[in-house]
Amino acid sequence: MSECLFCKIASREIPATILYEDEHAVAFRDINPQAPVHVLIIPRQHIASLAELKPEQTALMGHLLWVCAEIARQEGVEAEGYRVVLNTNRAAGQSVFHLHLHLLGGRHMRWPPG
Ligand code: DGP
Repeated sequence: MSECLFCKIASREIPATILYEDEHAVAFRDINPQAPVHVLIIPRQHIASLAELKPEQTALMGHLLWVCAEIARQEGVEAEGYRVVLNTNRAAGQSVFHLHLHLLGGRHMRWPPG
């Protein structure tokens, strides 16, 4: 059995507010939201980080981006705008080593990010 937190959320061993799921992806609210809308989009398949991505997984990444756009529509932040963030490894702030996209919206985003 996987010891990965996000694998356990995907398999519903650990509860989360799941907004969307399909064969390849799961989207759920971040436990520590940094914006009014803060949703994590993950592959069901365990990939530790973007740095581990294999060529055969590129279609899966495209699918995850499509899920982000769908959730942004559902959450009503499409028109105002939103940000998708993919922290990779420690210096970027990755703390959970199961690849995840952050969908952030509902407030003005600054640039450059911190
Ligand atoms: P990152 O720092 O990019 O690895 O983002 C990890 C995110 O995961 C962080 O924003 C907080 C969120 N998170 C950590 N543990 C849990 C959890 O148990 N449930 C949920 N829903 N989110 C979590």
